[in-house]
Amino acid sequence: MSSVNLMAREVAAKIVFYGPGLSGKTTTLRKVYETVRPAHRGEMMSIATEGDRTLFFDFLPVKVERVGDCSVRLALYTVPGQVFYNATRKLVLQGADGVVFVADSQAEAMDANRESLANLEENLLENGIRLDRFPLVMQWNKRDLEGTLSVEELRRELNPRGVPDFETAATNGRGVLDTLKTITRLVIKDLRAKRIVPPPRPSPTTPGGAPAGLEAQLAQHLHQRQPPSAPVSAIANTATLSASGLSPTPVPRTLTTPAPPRVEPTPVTVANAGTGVLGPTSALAPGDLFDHARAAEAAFTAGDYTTCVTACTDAVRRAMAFAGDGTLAQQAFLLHVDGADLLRLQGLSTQSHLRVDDAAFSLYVLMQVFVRLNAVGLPTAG
Ligand SMILES: Nc1nc2c(ncn2[C@@H]2O[C@H](COP(=O)(O)OP(=O)(O)OP(=O)(O)O)[C@@H](O)[C@H]2O)c(=O)[nH]1
Ligand SMILES: [Mg+2]
Repeated sequence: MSSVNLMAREVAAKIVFYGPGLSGKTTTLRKVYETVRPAHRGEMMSIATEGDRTLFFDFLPVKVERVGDCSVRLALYTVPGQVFYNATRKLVLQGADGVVFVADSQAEAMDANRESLANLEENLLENGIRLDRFPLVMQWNKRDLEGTLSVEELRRELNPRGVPDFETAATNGRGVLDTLKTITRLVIKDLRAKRIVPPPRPSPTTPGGAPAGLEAQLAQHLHQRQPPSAPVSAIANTATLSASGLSPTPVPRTLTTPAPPRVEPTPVTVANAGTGVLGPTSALAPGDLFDHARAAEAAFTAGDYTTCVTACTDAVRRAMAFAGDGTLAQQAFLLHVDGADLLRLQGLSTQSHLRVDDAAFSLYVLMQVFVRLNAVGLPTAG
């Protein structure tokens, strides 16, 4: 869900990577995490099974300094592609401003691609959104493999509308940033058309503040770690990112739980995060709520889902108070936080037997609230 801080001319937008299981959504987000400079991204959070299948979502906040005369904060999410996680997909899709559809280019994945695209259309429609009018970019992934379908075949089957599409290999990063640049541009254009984002102020250096400035801004803030892919879309942009050296590869934090994910109780471990390292939720927390967020993450990691949900519920309540003394509904309205999510969280906090996906949901809501607080410029930790 987009929000705009008019004073700071700052836009917050949510972009969701959608697609069938194993198409490469998580790998794509990891590659974005690795290639964006640390100063311009937060921590990546993955809630996954031990087999690395997304259980709930991956989340990565990215900041693009300026698009025209606006700053842009992106909240990037992936959904779990496995068919039986549709409730989670619907949840993560709520409030999305744009979607990158990550298709698997292998012939044997075509049925799953088609099914997932139909599922996206259906889930958007439930929120009153028509896919054919929604910012969308197609990512033809796994182009590094032998014997993949041709781009023409993929387009015929999956992209009759002719939205921008890119050949990618998420494992080596080819095409990933071009895809991100293009969806960001489409989202900003869409938000401008809906008059959610103010029209650009005329400026002497960028006449009309044209959105083309986005490429320059992204070029300024992203590393180029791989050759830019050749965009395959007719309207894909042609800007190339400036090369700027390699940085040590960072390791995203992953909260993992042994498969199968819904068997209880399941001890959860934090992979790749040493003690004392900030977790993704606490990294976003306002100073006053840092300890709450840490407690929620620690409880999740320890498999104590009840404590996790309690800590999240408490932290969410306190975080909402940043929006003033009104009712929870008024605070939610002001912060653009989804009221249905808050109600569901409240419902969970009264239950005694909670599961890993309940705890993951509560962390998700807490993160959403922190993202909104960051977007409106309220004080954050460190
Ligand atoms: N060769 C190749 N393998 C890839 C590429 N992208 C992802 N993979 C591999 O495909 C497998 C699944 O990738 P994920 O990123 O976990 O897939 P996902 O779409 O997040 O899957 P779910 O979480 O189940 O929805 C992993 O083994 C990746 O290494 C690619 O571009 N090329
Ligand atoms: Mg995944």
